[in-house]
Amino acid sequence: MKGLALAFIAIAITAAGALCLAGAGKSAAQIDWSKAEPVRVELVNYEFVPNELRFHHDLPHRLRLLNAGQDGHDFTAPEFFASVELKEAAVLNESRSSVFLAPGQQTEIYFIPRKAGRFALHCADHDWAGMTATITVE
Ligand SMILES: [Cu+2]
Repeated sequence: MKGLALAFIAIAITAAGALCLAGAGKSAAQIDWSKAEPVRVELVNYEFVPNELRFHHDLPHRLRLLNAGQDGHDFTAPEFFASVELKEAAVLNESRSSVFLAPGQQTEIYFIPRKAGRFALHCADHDWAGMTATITVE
């Protein structure tokens, strides 16, 4: 019985590993970004809409950010950005932790999440007002 359970666990781990490897091992230049999953987030006064983002491990995404508020807002998620592979790092600030949008401005970030887990997202100017959100990579 114990042997059977161990065998099952081994198969499950192998299957999960194969899924994770499907998008791995390709450099940014080899990735087909045209197949990126589109995700749209609006920044308003003072929240992210939606405020729970979900991305998929090792799959390309196109994150479109739009500042629909009257103030400048930023999308700050240092741990998240440190864990992804970016198509173009230049869309972020110098410390690769954040992107700032003036009112009415929009931008697109192409990336592949390389680490599963939960990450904090906030607007550095308005987190005191509750402008926070979570990112889940599954
Ligand atoms: Cu803000």
